[in-house]
Amino acid sequence: MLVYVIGHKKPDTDTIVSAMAYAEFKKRLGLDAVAARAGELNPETKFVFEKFGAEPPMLLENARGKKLILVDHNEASQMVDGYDEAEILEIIDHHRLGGFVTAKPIFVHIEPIGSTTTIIAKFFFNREFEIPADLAKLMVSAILSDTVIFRSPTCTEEDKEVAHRLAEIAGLKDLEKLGIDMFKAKSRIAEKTPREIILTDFKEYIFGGVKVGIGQVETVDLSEVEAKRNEILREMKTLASERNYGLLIMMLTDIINRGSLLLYVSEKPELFKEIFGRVYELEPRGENAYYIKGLMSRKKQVVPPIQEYFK
Ligand SMILES: [Mn+2]
Repeated sequence: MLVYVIGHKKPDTDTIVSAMAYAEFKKRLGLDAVAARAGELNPETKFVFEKFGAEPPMLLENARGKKLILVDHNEASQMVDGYDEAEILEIIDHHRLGGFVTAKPIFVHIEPIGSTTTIIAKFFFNREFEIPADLAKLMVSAILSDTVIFRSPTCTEEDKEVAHRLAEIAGLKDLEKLGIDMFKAKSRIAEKTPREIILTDFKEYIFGGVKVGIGQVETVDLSEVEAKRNEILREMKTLASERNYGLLIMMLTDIINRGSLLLYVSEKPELFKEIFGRVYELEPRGENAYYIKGLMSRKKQVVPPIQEYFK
């Protein structure tokens, strides 16, 4: 029976490409696998697929009754609709374990590494399976995306090595330029409504019964998005009451200068300061905003202090 390899909702480049790469890998092992996606491509992923003339995976809106392999996520809140009536066979990921419970034992492979695509590339290398150049181009892009052009604290030496090995297969030379072009395509701040800016790269968590939402915009020029901060903050307040977020954070990340302006809305006004003030040096930047130097990663630098606080 056909197995769907699928990443998280609100897909990013790593989630889309790792699904394609892992489906390809499983096919080589004789499994009837197909890559799928749980949502529309974001502008960065669109840019990558257009640039390299590649076809994105099929859209799977509901996974009811299907067999699934999950890549690049393991939290129920990020899974494709119908996951609870699907059979999940495997999880390949690089995120924290998010408390997902299964009925049967499954195959799980998680590494603390910069991108899921890096893990899957290693599977190919270990088996000495050839990676087609067209796929390698996408895989390089996915690693550049998730590691913020090798600048994210989540980026490891292995991510760099694997990306360069893939770049050689793909015939790609200037990875820095490819990365910057991708991030420019991704942010496209001017064309977006505040709600789109918040929700394009957005994740939801529950910590100690508190619903937390964290959005992120990675930009090569912070001034463009900073000019819209008041509109964004207003929209965050609306969104927080609509969806009952106890804490809603928007990370405006400057990938060139390595730092983030964090906007927040919370039930308790002092909550943000209580959580992050003990871990980071907070530079106040007006209403409900702090700049944190060196802060780039939602997963590694924003989620852990929140989790620690609510423990
Ligand atoms: Mn990823």
